[in-house]
Amino acid sequence: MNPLLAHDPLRSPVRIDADRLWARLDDLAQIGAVDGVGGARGNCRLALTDADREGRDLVVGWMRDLGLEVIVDVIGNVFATLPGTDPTAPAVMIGSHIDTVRTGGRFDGNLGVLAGLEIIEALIDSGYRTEHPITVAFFTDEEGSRFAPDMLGSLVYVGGMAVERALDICAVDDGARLGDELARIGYAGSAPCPAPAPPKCFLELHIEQGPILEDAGITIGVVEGVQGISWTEFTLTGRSAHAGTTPIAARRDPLLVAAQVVAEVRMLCRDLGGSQVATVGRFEPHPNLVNVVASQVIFTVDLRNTDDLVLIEAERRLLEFVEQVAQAESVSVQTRVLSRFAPVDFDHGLAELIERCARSEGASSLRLPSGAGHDAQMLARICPSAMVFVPSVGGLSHNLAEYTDPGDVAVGAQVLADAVLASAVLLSGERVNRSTDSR
Ligand code: HGY
Ligand code: MN
Ligand code: MN
Repeated sequence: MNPLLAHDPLRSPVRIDADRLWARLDDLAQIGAVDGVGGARGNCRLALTDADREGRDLVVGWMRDLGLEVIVDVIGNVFATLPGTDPTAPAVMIGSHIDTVRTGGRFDGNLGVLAGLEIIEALIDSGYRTEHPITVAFFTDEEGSRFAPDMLGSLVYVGGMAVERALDICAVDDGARLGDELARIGYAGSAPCPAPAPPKCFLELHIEQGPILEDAGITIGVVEGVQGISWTEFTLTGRSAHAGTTPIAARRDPLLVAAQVVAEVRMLCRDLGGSQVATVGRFEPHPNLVNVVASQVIFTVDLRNTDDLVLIEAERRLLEFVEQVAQAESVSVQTRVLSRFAPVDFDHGLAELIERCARSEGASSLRLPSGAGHDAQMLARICPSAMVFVPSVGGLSHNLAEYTDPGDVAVGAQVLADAVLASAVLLSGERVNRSTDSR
């Protein structure tokens, strides 16, 4: 037994500096800051925009200040590594994302990346070493709201999508090509995808983004997996016409069809029950004018379920309904699948490790599935992966008012640290006095 850990199997002697972590979260939150109602202050750093570049530059600066080796891969994923004592050992990787949705918060993704940086800095400060290298990473375009699908950078990293195909994806807002935007912001790296060698394991700290932990009064979520995700873009085409002169019977109004679909997806959730959720998030009528019957509507439907068979049934019912109501209005339908990921199970051993680390830190914990998608679900394709959740106040996320209590951030980051350092094998040897000039 490693004497360092003897007093408690997993409570690490390396302690994170919660104030330093909180200060970094605050510094990063100043980039792409957006003020909301009631004093809420969130973030808009859509993937590969100038705000995303600024956020990337700040975090890469912190990585370099710690003397870490930083590499950028061909899809813009960034990795910073603290060597271990065994140069042949695979790295323990900590990661998440720093891009946000348009009405994002300061914790979604950012917490997982900055907690990883904090763990590395605390390890350096402690003078202890680990056998395995420790890598902290942020992945490109996790949100997928500007360039679909979501988790794009980690999907390419694990070989789930060819690099060439990913680079040709066009943005939904301005049509920009992903590869051109990556070059424009200076993050078109050279490290190859898929990853040449998988990490030993992957651990991600993230806010829950829902109400489960808060409602249960629990601090740590031990995430057992991620539910299935299905994103479809619908383009309905009718015929624009004069609002005043066109008889109702003569209309081919795609907006009427789209409105019926919006109502129907809520009914679908009621009928299917369980974890079924559905969202029409993007809705773009054209020409969107008061006195013109719409010619076209483009909208998206986001369906999710922990059970893939039920998700497939939900997709079937949705498509059947859209065809039916479109035909009744003589409106044509085009569909485009933007994202489709089956539910993912995380590594049971890592989940148990997280549970034990929470216990060793005196924190309550609860096992639960993730309602949101995360980079960990992609890393799970190439190495044992798991996640730690901390509560979201009011269960709110993808909202400028997103918030997590500092105390929960601190406990979550320390539980992550304990799990990472146990996985990387903290060595009991003499404390290494690292010269400060390496930082
Ligand atoms: O959509 C999601 O679940 C994640 O925020 N990308
Ligand atoms: Mn996220
Ligand atoms: Mn998100």
